[in-house]
Amino acid sequence: MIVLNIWKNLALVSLGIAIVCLGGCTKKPTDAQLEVWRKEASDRNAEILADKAKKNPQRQWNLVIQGETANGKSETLSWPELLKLATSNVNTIDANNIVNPNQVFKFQGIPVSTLLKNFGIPPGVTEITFVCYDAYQVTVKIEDLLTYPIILALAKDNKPIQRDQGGPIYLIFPYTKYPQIRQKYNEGFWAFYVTHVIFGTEKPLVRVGDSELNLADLDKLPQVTLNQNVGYSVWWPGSKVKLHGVRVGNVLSFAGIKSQNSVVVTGKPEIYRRNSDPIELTSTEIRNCNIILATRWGEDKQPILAKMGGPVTLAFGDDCQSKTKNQRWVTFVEELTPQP
Ligand SMILES: Nc1nc2c(c(=O)[nH]1)N[C@H]1C(S)=C(S)[C@@H](COP(=O)(O)O)O[C@H]1N2
Ligand SMILES: [Mo]
Repeated sequence: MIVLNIWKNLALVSLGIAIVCLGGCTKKPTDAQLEVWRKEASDRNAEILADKAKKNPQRQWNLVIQGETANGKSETLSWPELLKLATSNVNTIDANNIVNPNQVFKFQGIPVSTLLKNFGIPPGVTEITFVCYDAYQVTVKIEDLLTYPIILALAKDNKPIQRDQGGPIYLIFPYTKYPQIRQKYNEGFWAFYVTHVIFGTEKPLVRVGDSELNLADLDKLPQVTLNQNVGYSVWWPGSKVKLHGVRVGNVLSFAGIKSQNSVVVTGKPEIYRRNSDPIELTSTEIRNCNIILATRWGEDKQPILAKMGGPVTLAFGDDCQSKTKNQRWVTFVEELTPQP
């Protein structure tokens, strides 16, 4: 059985540390405490997903293709379109089947190589990032996607894949036929409920109210640099990194939005944290601390790649007081919505 858990690689550990250290201590939580928190977060996540599943029946599920494709446009494949593409079979063990690790299943799905062919890979693009409903993400090398039948599975033993088995779209790797790929892509790469396939990295583009701001627009605003531990832990080092961007407050005034509004920040994934509440910033915190839309990082101001949750990441400075601020970092930021 698969235990759903969005937290393990994200904010749970930092939340745990924050709770234990409220009194100013430096003690780290014990493994037992972490395990309890992990379990709680995992149960909560399973509940949220079950609830969402009721509201979102499988045939409504789409797959969005974005980023550096041949035409650079965002395309949405509907469930019937996906079914038509799902012509490949891969017989393999399921890396997440801990009950019966040697059991071979017939997965039917869409070879990722078919998507690469259909949407086109411009020169220089080397990676594909898969984003999931729960903000989980994995990045796979195009070279490997062209070499091995790595598929977005829609069926397992001729049945739709249940939500608690990673469905409706489950990224699977042909472990049985090509055991060597296990070294490169462990069970953590078997992504559940995939919603987006991103070619390379998108161009920054943020909707703010009725406006759309691109990188050139954002670059006109006063530039801020934070030195921070990134609040989510895909790819980034565990140490502090420089994040460069612009304050949310300045982005809002640039778009003509009044400063007394609070703002909801949305990114690609449907749910980011243990509850499915949107990430909302109050006007006070927007004014009083450094909450930025980061578009570059490091000494040499590199773009934030898709494998790092870019091109636009919502980041919080040390001056932001909220003890839960690490839970509020947003990957793949797409929109700031002022609240009435
Ligand atoms: N969408 C999604 N897919 C995911 C994960 C996740 O949290 N969300 N966890 C990954 C990891 S790290 C592992 S080991 C396996 C099993 O995760 P689980 O132990 O949380 O079930 O699924 C992988 N796929
Ligand atoms: Mo994992």
